[in-house]
Formats: sequence, C-alpha cells, structure tokens
Amino acid sequence: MTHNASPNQPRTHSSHWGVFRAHWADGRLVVAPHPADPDPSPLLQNFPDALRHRARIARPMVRRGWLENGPGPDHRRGRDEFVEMGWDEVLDLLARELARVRDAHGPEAVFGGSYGWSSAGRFHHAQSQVHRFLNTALGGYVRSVNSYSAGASAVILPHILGPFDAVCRRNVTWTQILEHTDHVLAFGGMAIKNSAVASGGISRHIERESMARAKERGTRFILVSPLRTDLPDEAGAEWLAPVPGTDVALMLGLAHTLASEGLHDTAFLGRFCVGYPQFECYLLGQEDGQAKDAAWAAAICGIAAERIVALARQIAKGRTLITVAQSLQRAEHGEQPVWMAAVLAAMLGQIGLPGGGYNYALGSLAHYGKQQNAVPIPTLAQGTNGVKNFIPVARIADMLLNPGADYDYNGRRMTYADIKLVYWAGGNPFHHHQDLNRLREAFARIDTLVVHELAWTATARHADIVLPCTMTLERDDIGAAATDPLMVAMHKLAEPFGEARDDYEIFAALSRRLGTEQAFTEGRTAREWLRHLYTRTQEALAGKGLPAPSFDEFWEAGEITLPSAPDDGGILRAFREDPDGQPLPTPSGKVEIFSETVAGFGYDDCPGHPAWLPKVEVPDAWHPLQLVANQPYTKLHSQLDFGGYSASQKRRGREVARMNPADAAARGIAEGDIVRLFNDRGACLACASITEDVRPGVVQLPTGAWYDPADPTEDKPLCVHGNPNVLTRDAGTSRLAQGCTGQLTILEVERFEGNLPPIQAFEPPVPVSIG
Ligand SMILES: Nc1nc2c(c(=O)[nH]1)N[C@H]1C(S)=C(S)[C@@H](COP(=O)(O)OP(=O)(O)OC[C@H]3O[C@@H](n4cnc5c(=O)[nH]c(N)nc54)[C@H](O)[C@@H]3O)O[C@H]1N2
Ligand SMILES: Nc1nc2c(c(=O)[nH]1)N[C@H]1C(S)=C(S)[C@@H](COP(=O)(O)OP(=O)(O)OC[C@H]3O[C@@H](n4cnc5c(=O)[nH]c(N)nc54)[C@H](O)[C@@H]3O)O[C@H]1N2
Ligand SMILES: [Mo]
Repeated sequence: MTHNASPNQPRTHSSHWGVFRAHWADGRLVVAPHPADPDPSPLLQNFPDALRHRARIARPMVRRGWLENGPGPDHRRGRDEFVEMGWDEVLDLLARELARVRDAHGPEAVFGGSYGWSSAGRFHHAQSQVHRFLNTALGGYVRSVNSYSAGASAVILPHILGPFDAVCRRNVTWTQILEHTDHVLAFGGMAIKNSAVASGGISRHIERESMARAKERGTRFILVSPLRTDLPDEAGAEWLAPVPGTDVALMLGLAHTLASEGLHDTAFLGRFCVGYPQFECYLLGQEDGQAKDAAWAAAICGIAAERIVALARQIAKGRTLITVAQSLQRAEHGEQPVWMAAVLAAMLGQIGLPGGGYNYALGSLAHYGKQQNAVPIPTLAQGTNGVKNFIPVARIADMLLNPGADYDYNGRRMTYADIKLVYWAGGNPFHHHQDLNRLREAFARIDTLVVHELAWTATARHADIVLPCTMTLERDDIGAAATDPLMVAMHKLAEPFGEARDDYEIFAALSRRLGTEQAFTEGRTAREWLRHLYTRTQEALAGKGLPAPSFDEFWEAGEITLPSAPDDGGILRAFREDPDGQPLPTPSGKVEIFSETVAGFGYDDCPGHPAWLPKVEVPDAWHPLQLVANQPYTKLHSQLDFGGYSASQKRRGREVARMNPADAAARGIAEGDIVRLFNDRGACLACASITEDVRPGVVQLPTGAWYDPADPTEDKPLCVHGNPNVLTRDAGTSRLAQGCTGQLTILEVERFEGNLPPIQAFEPPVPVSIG
C-alpha cells in the first residue's frame, strides 16, 4: 500500500460521480476521468479547488451558548458564536455528554438517522460509521427508514410489485432497450445530469450513448416533464409538458383510452394481475359518475385530449417501456404516479418483457439499467440496534417538534420518540430537508446537536459540537457499487486539511472513552479494515474459480473488474415466464392493481387502487407559479458547492432559477436579473435565466446552493444564495409512506430591487474565546 499522499504520478480514486485519476502538478491537484468512461461527469472538476478551500473546517469547535449554559433547548443554534477546542478536550466533553444522555434517557433519546450520501468509499462511509458507533457505544439509537430519494416508492412498490431494488435495479437494462424497445414513455425524463451519479461510484456513464444508439435503431422517446432538458438531445424526444404534479391524471387519460378502445391486454390483466375490475370501475366513472377520459385528463394536466388519445394508441403498439423519475413521487400523493404507471404498463401487457413494461426510476441514477455484479462488494457491518423506534426519514422535524405524538405509517400507528441528542455524520439536513425555517425550530428543541463535517455547511453551523473530518481525497478506501463492475482502490491524494480526522478515528477515540473500543474497532486500524473488507469479494471470486488478486495486487493495479450476473430481467421476467412457480412477492403473488392490504389501512390519501387525489398545494392568486426544486447538474446535492465547477455555473454568485419568457415578461424580469422567490414559508434570491425549455407557470431552481441567511438572527431570514428548501413544504406524501415532498411547491417571483447582499455561506465562522 502506498503512503505517498501527494503523488506526481496519477493514482486512482472514486466518487459518487465517477472514477478518476489524480496527481499533483505545480502545487495543484489535477483530476482526469477514467480513460474508459465514455461520458465523464463535469462534477469531477469540483475536487481541485474544494480540497483546500476556506469553507473547510480546520479545528473542532463548540457553540458558545452550549459551553456556557450546558446542553438544553436553545434558539441560538445557528445564530451563535463558536469556540475552538483541542481534540482531547472536545472528545472528553462529547464522551461525557453521550454518557449523560445514555444514562439519563437511554439510547431511545438519541437520533442517529444521520441520513446523507457522504462519500463513495465503502469503509469510510460516514452513515455506516456513525450507526456502528452508536450501536456499540450506546446500545442503539432511533433510526430512520427509507430515503429522501424514494420515500413513497420504497413503501408502495412492495405492496404492488415487489421490493424496490427488484423494480428499479434489476429489471430492464440499457442493453435490452437497445435491442427491443419501440417506445420509451419517460415521466420526469431521464436527465443525463442525474445518471451522472450512483452511490458507491460509477465507472462508465453509458446513458447518453445508449439513448443515441436506441434512437438510431428506431426507439421513440416521449418526454413527459416540465423541462425539455430532462432528456438529452441525443434521444430526439417528443416533449409533452403537463402541469407539474398532474401525471396521474394524464396516465388515467391514457388508461381510459386503452380501455375504451379495447387496446388493453385483458389476458395479461386476468392472468398476472389482481384488481383490474375494481380499478376499471373507477376509471370508467361507474362509481363517481366521472369517466377519467382524455378530455377529463386534459383539463387537469394541460395536454390536449387528442394528443392523449394519440399517445395511448402509439404506446399500445410494439414494445413499450414506461419509466417514472423519482421526482414524481417526491411530492404530495407521490405513491400514486408510481402505482398508476405500473397499472398502465400492466394494461399494455408488457411487464416482464425484455425492454418493455415498467422500470421505475430508470435514468434517475446510474445504478439502474445495469447488470448486477455476481460477487458481493465490501460493506462495513453496523452491529445491532437495541432501539426499535424509527421514523420515515423525512419526518425528522415533526419528530423533534412533537415528542410523544402519534402518526400513521404503512398500516402502523407510530409514536415519535423524545429526542435529546442528534448525531449527524455524512449528511446535510439543511440541504435535504424541507421548510428550513421549521427545521431550525426543530433543532432548537433538543439538548445537543453533534455534526462531523468536512466543510461549514448550515448543518455544521447549527451544531453544538462540530468535529472536522477528512474528505475522501485525504484517505485510502475501496469504492464499489452492486451494479458497477469496477471496484476501485481509492488512493489517498492529500494530507488531511487542518486538524481534520477520519470519522473512523473520531469514533474510535470516543469509543475508547466510553469503554467500547474493542467492539467498535475489533482491534483493526483503518488500513487493516480495508484488507479485511476486501477478503469478502476476493473469496467470492476465488469461489467462482476466477482470478482473485491479493489486496496488495488490487491496490497496486488501482482497480479490479468484477463479473456480472446475467441480464435476466429479475423477478418480473421470472414471474412472467412462470407465474405459478415464480409468483411476485406480493400478497396475491401477482401485480396488485387493487391492493387489499393498502385498502385495509383505510387511508383516504392512499386508497386501494391508484387514483387522482386533490392536493393541498395548488397555485392560487398569491402563489400563481409552481417551483420545481430538482437535482442540480453542477454537483451532487450540496456536496462541494464551493468547488470550481459548481462556482463557475453560478451567476452573480447565486444559483440560477429558470423560467419561461411569458412568466418573466409578466413580471418585468430579464435574463440575469436577481429575483426573489417567495411564499408563506420563506424567501430566497437567485439569478433568473429565461428559456422556452421550461413550461409556462413553472420556475425551476435546483437544490444544492448552501443555505445562506442574510441575517441568521431572524426567524425567517432571506436566503441570499438560492436554497429552494426555504420554500418547500414539510409534509409527508401520505399516511402510507410519509415520504419527502420537496420536489414541488407554489410561489411567486419578483425582481429583487434592493442592494445585493453578499454570499457568506462559504466564509468560516470566526472563533471567539471565552473566559
Ligand atoms: N427540495 C428538495 N429537497 C431534496 C430533494 C429534492 O428533489 N428537492 N432531493 C432529496 C434527495 S433525493 C436526497 S438523496 C437528499 C440528499 O441529501 P444529503 O445526502 O444530505 O446531501 P449531501 O449534500 O450529499 O450531504 C452529504 C454531506 O456529507 C458531507 N460529507 C462528505 N463526505 C463525508 C465524510 O467522509 N464524512 C462526513 N462526516 N461527512 C461527509 C458532505 O460535505 C455533505 O455536507 O436531498 C433531498 N432533498
Ligand atoms: N448531478 C446530479 N445528479 C443526481 C443528483 C444530484 O444531486 N446531482 N442526485 C441523485 C439522487 S440522490 C437521486 S435520488 C436522483 C433523483 O432523481 P429524480 O428525483 O428523478 O431527479 P430530479 O432532477 O429531482 O427530477 C427529475 C425531473 O423530474 C421533473 N419533474 C419534477 N416534477 C415533475 C412532475 O410532477 N411531473 C413530471 N412529469 N416531471 C416532473 C423535473 O423537471 C426534474 O428535472 O438523482 C441523482 N442524480
Ligand atoms: Mo436521492
């Protein structure tokens, strides 16, 4: 294993957005994509400037009010000063606080949900590290389930088709599309910016090329989305732009046309599905007197009825694949489009056919549409959590604000824990959560917030104890994902910034103080852990009679190619080929168009079959526009927002908000103007870009700009940088899944006329000393 931390020969490393080689030249890190990557992501160029940026955290810091008054609820979180502290002292302090909370309240008063993507390495994976630490040191913690990505789909899919991974990750591949697919109907598109990314790493970005080649062969792509850019030009797509949040109405209009013209596959519906008759009653309006026909759909979604009818006829011919981006379910009633798209694919009779049917989330991440590896990849065991209580991940602020309150989740009546201490490592709730002013209130209620961060995110600024951690470039690790054949030796490329330490080192030192070091470290150094974790893959390779290089050989080579499992369509194909022998893992063993289980929960916001449901958030006179707060193309979430590529794409230092010329003209907004986006929850600034690529009535502001309050002492400060989560609504998708609904909200936009406030998000706090 090499110990040269600033090599002048290229060494491999990996990130969620690509594998690369880096070396030092003239005091600067030079990052070049892996030569075999056909379409590398520009996100790689966020690394060089980020490494030594002033936004990095150099030393441990403790919030002044917490030091002076001790743990307890405090509105000054996020508004207070910080005091620097040496490592030994801060670790002693934190170990005492952890022991206090454990002894006085038990581990059920600790929230270690710690949602977040952190970095690609499988050992220094911050979430695994913090969970393992809390399990071994405290006996457990209140955890979170599901994700911000797929909050609604992860709950509804197992009721209707099968496990989440089986529907999105082991289903239709790009290879199948190239060979078989005639029509791809993509709700929410398959934006190239999104498939730039896969957790654990991605070695070859093949989506653009796959779409180009499929189009050349004759595949027709139909994009259903408020943004034209949600499919690449190479797909040559036809663009339909419905009102955001109305896809279910459009899908029902398509389904009605299929049913009324006899274009639906009754044999498939009878043999492979349950509940079509109940659904058809609803579709045809036999209960409520309202046929969900194309004219009805047109009035809701804004796509002409004739176009809906023609589209239904088109997709009924040949091999049709329906995809639904994750964005559609990150919204009020997000379960419905996920379910309704499955019903549409079932009516076409194509579920389980090569290149046909339904692949939820294809194109949303680079994990999907690929083959699985035939051998396991390294993972760090997290130990056993003694606490049974959990929350659906996006209910964090609800929990902190309402200890002891009851709520519904997936057929269960749940109770929020009374949380005293929150421990975050590897995530940024001031990026991922909705209604940030409410989140600030929630964090004011607890005794202690601990954050490990590599940079001064708003989450770090709201913490009581801030511990500086290394970034991926500053340590050795192994990069791997279950759907990528390249396992990567991630070589350390730089010494840690300031006094930053690895999360592992920090947790090991805390464990030592709490008397649980052996359980946490198992006596291994970080280097010994890498060797240890590697053996799982090595042994599996040897077991298959394949070359199984030693760890040192792997490390020297920088990468190893893992074998792939066959492209067999997974459980949906198996079910289609043998419905009795290989039933789906649903209650009926079939596709559930009507679910007795879901109906049995009695939720009016998620009935027994997919339906068009009224929404709380619809544009009104005060908020006539809809905000699409989607994933950024210049970074992964909030990560390295201070990096070179992200910075270069901002305008006047702000995030760019795109809007249609008609909406801009009506408000006197011109290209490059600073605009204020606002609603009842909050306001932010952004730089306007005017384009026909955005549907009228829609403003698009990506997530990712760091929350930057003009005056942090205010309760609802203006974010001067463009973080859309000051505007979004903090409410669950439904009582079924309680997923995140951050994608869409309502707002108004105006030209900002005042003096332009400076960007302060990347300026580190100036430490104070106290007597
Ligand atoms: N409005 C709206 N909100 C959304 C979404 C949306 O569409 N609209 N999308 C949602 C989705 S899908 C997701 S997945 C979430 C993403 O939310 P997050 O995953 O929380 O976002 P990241 O910016 O990736 O946060 C990772 C943090 O970990 C830090 N980090 C990196 N490496 C390390 C490490 O080694 N150790 C430690 N301790 N820290 C490290 C980074 O600096 C960064 O601050 O956002 C969600 N929020
Ligand atoms: N570059 C980059 N790539 C990423 C990420 C990132 O942060 N940066 N994040 C990754 C993560 S963690 C995830 S989970 C995935 C998320 O994958 P998605 O959630 O699918 O990604 P988004 O970009 O939020 O949304 C995709 C598109 O859906 C469209 N859309 C929004 N609302 C609606 C609607 O109501 N109807 C229709 N038809 N379309 C709508 C928007 O125009 C948007 O561009 O992306 C991943 N890829
Ligand atoms: Mo996500």
